[in-house]
Amino acid sequence: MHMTMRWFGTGYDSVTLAQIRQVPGISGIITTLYGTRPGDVWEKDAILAMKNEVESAGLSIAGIESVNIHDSIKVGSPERDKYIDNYITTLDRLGEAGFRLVCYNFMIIFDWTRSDLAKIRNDGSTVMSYNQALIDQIKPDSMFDTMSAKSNGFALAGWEPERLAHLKELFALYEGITEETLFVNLKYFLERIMPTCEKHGIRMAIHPDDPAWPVFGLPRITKNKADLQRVTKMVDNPLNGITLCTGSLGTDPTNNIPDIIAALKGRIHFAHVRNLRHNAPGDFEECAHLSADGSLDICAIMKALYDSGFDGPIRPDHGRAIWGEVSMPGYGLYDRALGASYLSGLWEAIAWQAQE
Ligand code: CS2
Ligand code: MN
Repeated sequence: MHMTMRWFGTGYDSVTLAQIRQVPGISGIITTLYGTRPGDVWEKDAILAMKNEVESAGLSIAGIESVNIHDSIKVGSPERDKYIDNYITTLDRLGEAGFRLVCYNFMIIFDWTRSDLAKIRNDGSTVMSYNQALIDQIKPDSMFDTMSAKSNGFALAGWEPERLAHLKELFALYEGITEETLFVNLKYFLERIMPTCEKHGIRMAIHPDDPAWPVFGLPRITKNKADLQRVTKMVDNPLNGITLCTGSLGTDPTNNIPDIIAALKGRIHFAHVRNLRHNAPGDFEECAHLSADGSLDICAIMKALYDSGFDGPIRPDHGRAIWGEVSMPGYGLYDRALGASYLSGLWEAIAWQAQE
């Protein structure tokens, strides 16, 4: 594995590349071309400028998170072929620039969802949290306001304001869409892009649903082991893989993450490892990465990744806001740096033990 951190780009992030470079063990960053919209063809020059900026800071880009999917592809409408062609052109350009990992998701309308972006914990830190009872009281139209209210002025990844300004149309577009249709449309998309992935050796890594159940009645198809196995088997190419996001899969306490890792062996191309704390069914909050702070056994998860022969990038995921840092919620430097060091320490100990 190699330890990485996500970086949102100059102007989008409170954290600098120079700071990330000083976090022990970090050699790579995960980023994307912010400012592009789902369906856009990425400009060659912009891809190279992004690469150069990171490399001049002494780091490398370990993967792209995300190249987002246009709604027509998820819904399967006639213009999807044009947008899949655009996606293929973007993949081709990323491949030519040397990139070998692309994360994406197939969540509809809303990406990751939270009811509070700054819940205060006993120690004074703040975390993002989710309470189904609160979400049930929110109308989908006001979800964006809820999400942006405590975003510290940062654009939230996956919550593009221009797209969410058309919520009513989006809901109409997805009217009648079922899990089955989503699987069929995802298969169609993957089959069309695989030749380009093969040409460059690009590993596709679908990110699971967060939370791992339908929100606002919208179907979700990457919630658990069965879903992820179906996705990898329906297009049985090793380049069609997943992002193992423990914080997303872990929202459902019945998801046994070490078991999911063993079942998806060889198809996990990217890992987001973080903890969360279950308060009650449908009610959870984020926390420090340490096992003792939450409900997930992070050591067992790292061990399962090690035992599966995982060789891709890992990144810490959402952290707490601590020590007065003001950042995009979940993406401050301090708690993610603590998380990265903790995860690297676990890996070192697991590898050492394995050689004994
Ligand atoms: C999530 C998502 O992993 C995360 O941090 O917040 O925004 C994730 O980046 C996307 O769903 C991946 O496409
Ligand atoms: Mn994640």
